[in-house]
Formats: sequence, structure tokens, C-alpha cells
Amino acid sequence: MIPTITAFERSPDRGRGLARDMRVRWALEEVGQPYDVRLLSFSEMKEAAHRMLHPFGQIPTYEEGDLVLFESGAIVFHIAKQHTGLLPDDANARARAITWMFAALSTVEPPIVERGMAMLVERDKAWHEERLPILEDRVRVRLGELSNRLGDADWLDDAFSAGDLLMVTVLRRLNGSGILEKYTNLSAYVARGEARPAYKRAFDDQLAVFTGKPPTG
Ligand code: GTB
Repeated sequence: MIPTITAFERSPDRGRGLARDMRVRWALEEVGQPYDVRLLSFSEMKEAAHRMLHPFGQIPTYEEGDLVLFESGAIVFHIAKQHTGLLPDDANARARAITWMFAALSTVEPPIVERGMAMLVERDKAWHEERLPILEDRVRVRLGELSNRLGDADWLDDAFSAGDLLMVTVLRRLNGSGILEKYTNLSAYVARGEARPAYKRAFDDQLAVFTGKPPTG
């Protein structure tokens, strides 16, 4: 059965692949699962019909027959469990990959999102100048720790996994901030993720929504 996901009809990131449908698209591409996309406007996301699928009126969602999922991490986990390629077979390695999925979403992503929100909606506040360095320090603490753990390895735990997929999408939100670039191993790690053919297909597909032109690849 071909799943359907939802995505922004017009993403505020202008096709930079920063919205959370990107990680779901990438996971589906990694495992070779075709999928359909239903595009939603901001007002459609808040309508009752969409809230039946997503209680918080957001994207992405995932529909597969009777199954409806929201939360990008849960969706990627579901895809990773259903197919081979995103979670190792060995039980301990699998548990570690899942740990990295949680680490990406609950330890590394929050300070990055907090900083992103401050840049997006708090710039005109009197306290913005004072608060931003605090938020950026929090991001740097996490990046420093992650950088130390990654060292010169290609991926977080041996082979590429759903943990890396989520971590790369989380770190990409810092692109252009000048922060990630200071951690050369993390920049290279993100670039390695972005170089994967499945990533490129997913990226081109979401970009095509923004440009209105079909993907070139
Ligand atoms: N925890 C949920 C998940 O992981 O699925 C969070 C889902 C979420 O935040 N969805 C956002 C949304 O639907 C889109 S991705 N927002 C609309 C709303 O809440 O009304 C977040 C996002 C949006 C825009 C950019 N950007 O422009 O760079 C980046 C990320």
C-alpha cells in the first residue's frame, strides 16, 4: 500500500528542505518505498479534517490504510521498522540506533529550534540581543558534545541509520548560521548525509513543490 504524507503547500523555508516532511521523505527514499504527498495550506492544516489526522494541526502526517501517524520521529521509526536499511538487525546495535533517534529529537533539536524561533519571531523584542547569545551557547554546548562523540567516524554508530537521518536533518537547521561550520566533523557529517542519493531525491521532490518545476534528477 502506498502511504500518503502531508507537507506544506508553500513552505516558509522556500524549498531549503528544513520542514519536517523532509526527514519522512528521506526515510521513504532510503528504503525505496514510493509515496504520495498531499499539500496543505496553513489554513487547511488547522481545519477539522486535518486535525483528525494531526491533533496539533501540523505537518507531516502519514497515512497507510487504516493507520494514521503524526510526529516525524514516530513516522521515521515506523518506516525504519517496516523495511530494511534504516535500523540494524543486531538487537544491541538497533537499540543504539533508536537511542540516537531520541537524542536527535529530544536532546539536540530543542536548543536548535529555540534559537531558530528567536531568530524568526523575536528579533524585534528589546531582550533579543541579550537572549540570543544564551541560546547560541546552548546550541554550542550540544554541538561540542556531539562533535566529540562523532570524532572522525562517518556515522554515529557504525553504519548509517535512522539515528543519523534524524540527526542530519536536525543539524541542517543551522545551515548558514555560522555555528555548525565551526565543528568541521559535524559539517562533514551533514554533507555526507546530504550526498546520499536518497537524500537528494527527497530534497529535489520537496524543492519541486516550491519551484513548481518537476525534479531534475
Ligand atoms: N514535533 C513535530 C514533528 O516532529 O513532526 C513538529 C511538527 C512541526 O513543527 N511542523 C511544522 C508545522 O506544521 C512544520 S516543520 N508548522 C505549522 C504550524 O504549527 O502551524 C517546522 C518548520 C517550519 C518552517 C521551517 N522553515 O521555514 O525553515 C522549518 C521548520
